[in-house]
Amino acid sequence: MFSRFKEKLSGFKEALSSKIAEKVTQAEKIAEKVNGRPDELISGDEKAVNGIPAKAISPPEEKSIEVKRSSPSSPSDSPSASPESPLAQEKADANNKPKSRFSFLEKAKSLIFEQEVILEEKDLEEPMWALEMALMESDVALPVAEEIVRVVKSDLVGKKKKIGADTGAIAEQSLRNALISLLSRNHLDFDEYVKAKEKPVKILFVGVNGTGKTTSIAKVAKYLMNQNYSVVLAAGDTFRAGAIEQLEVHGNALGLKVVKHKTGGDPAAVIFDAVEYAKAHNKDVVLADTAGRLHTNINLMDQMRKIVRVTKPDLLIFVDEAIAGNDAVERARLFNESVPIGGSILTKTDADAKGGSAISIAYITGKPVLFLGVGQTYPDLVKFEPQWLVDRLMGEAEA
Ligand SMILES: Nc1nc2c(ncn2[C@@H]2O[C@H](COP(=O)(O)OP(=O)(O)OP(=O)(O)O)[C@@H](O)[C@H]2O)c(=O)[nH]1
Ligand SMILES: [Mg+2]
Repeated sequence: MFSRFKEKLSGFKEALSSKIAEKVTQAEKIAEKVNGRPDELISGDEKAVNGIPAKAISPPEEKSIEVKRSSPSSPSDSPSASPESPLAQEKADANNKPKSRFSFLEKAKSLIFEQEVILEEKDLEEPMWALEMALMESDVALPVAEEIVRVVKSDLVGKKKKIGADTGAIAEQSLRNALISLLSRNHLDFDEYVKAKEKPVKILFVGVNGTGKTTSIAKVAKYLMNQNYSVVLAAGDTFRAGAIEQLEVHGNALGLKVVKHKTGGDPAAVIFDAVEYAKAHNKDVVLADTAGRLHTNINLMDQMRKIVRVTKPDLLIFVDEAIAGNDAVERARLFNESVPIGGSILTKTDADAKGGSAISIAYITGKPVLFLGVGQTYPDLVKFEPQWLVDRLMGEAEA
């Protein structure tokens, strides 16, 4: 899952890491100049984890501040500074140095004090370009890629960042935060929604052909049944031969009533009947299938608007496949313009290497992603949580 996304991201991490390394080298030179001591004379012990000399970057007015020798993420085997240690001696020496030196000293300190780095806008040009390219190549829609770059940049510019043992971690953490905040916008808790809504809750599924509408209906039915809701299925795809039978197979497997008419019948009438059935039998949720339709087919889009107008669903769910990348996002945008959707389900995420559509779709439509399809069986449905997705995009959890 998302293997290409992880691969593409390495360019950004490398670009930022090498910029940090460059800054550290610069800072070392400044610190070296100030102290007037060549690097070779500094013992290995005095060097901090990333090769930053721990010496002489603490001004007199900050006597209480100690140069950190280790962090949880860095090798912590170097001994901490005791009052008699060379490091403590260095600090004392530095504190006794004349004031004129402190302008240089302050500069060095601002860059690497306590193994922190401050990145300036110009340092980020290359890494941000690498990030934007990585996102675009992962099929993240342009406005979404630009927004992510903007957020990551504002997180990095002018702020102290702990270097730690892994310089790539700064890049990763910043991107992780940006993605979580982007994906958390417009979040809707499907469970809370169904719970709060007057019954029967009418949910209509729309989208282009073959994206997984019917399969997702069966998965959502199972998901709701696991929460003790009673469910009715409406065979609203009266267009494609075999579509009614396909839904019936799922209905039989799950033990659910399927309300159907003949192929060629009026979808709105089928859905209307299913809602009447649900009311008469105290069922909680009606899940209505519809025929796949291309957003470019004016007649079929008109028909969808009519179905929505007549059946007045509580929730209109757009279904598309994650593997379609930018196409899925563009289709979601056009469906949403035609009939405002309540949210999306992205299917076939299990087969998606890029992750771009999962990142982009909620931002572009302004409507939440409700579920991700992660396989072909009923339990292969994951309720959308930003953290879950980001863990998989960033490689910290497997599917
Ligand atoms: N790997 C994978 N396959 C899926 C997923 N969801 C659906 N599929 C498969 O996608 C194919 C099409 O699924 P359908 O549910 O028939 O799609 P549809 O949108 O109803 O298709 P039409 O009714 O023809 O428009 C089937 O083979 C499903 O098993 C998923 O999350 N992962
Ligand atoms: Mg179908």
